[in-house]
Amino acid sequence: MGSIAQIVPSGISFPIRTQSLSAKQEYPFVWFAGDECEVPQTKVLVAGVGGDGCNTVEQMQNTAPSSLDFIAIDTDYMSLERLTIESKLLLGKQTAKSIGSGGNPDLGRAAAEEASEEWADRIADYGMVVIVAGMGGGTGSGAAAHLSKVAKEMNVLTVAVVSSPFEYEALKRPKVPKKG
Ligand SMILES: Nc1nc2c(ncn2[C@@H]2O[C@H](COP(=O)(O)OP(=O)(O)OP(=O)(O)O)[C@@H](O)[C@H]2O)c(=O)[nH]1
Ligand SMILES: [Mg+2]
Repeated sequence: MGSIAQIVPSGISFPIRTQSLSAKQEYPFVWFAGDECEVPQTKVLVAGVGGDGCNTVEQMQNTAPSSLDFIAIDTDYMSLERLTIESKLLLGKQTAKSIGSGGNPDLGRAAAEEASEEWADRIADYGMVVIVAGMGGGTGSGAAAHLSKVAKEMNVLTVAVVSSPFEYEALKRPKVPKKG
């Protein structure tokens, strides 16, 4: 029998025609035209980590769809203060003393470890986290990996988008990402 189904929630819907089985038997996870259903909404959090990541989410919040939430995360209190973004997380109040990591990824990681519980609380309601960071400094390189690990352990779908240091940034910075 022929039947028309809609794939939801891919955002792209197109008809599926079935031949022998009833459409519902053949496609149990597909909503069918006429079915009453609510499209599940996955809450997505975009987390900017370190100076570059924070700059990115600060810009994104003005242009991105309203369905996305943003958080700025840094070891540097002053850097966080200048942002207009509402949701912020200061990493490593003890380990980094709120003044940044000084380009040290080990300190960036330790600061993220110190804030593990706070971070876990912030992402508890989310189905997906996108971590955005620039590699080459201490916070983005050191903290992003740990924050991703925590999210993954909580079964939150986690994607990291990171950038390599610019070529003109001397010889030291390109080596830092490998450490992170
Ligand atoms: N495109 C772009 N890249 C940036 C920007 N800020 C920093 N970067 C890049 O990101 C790398 C890391 O810099 P930051 O993000 O400032 O460093 P951090 O993670 O805050 O690390 P610490 O300040 O050492 O704790 C730099 O080496 C640059 O390559 C920015 O505003 N735009
Ligand atoms: Mg910084």
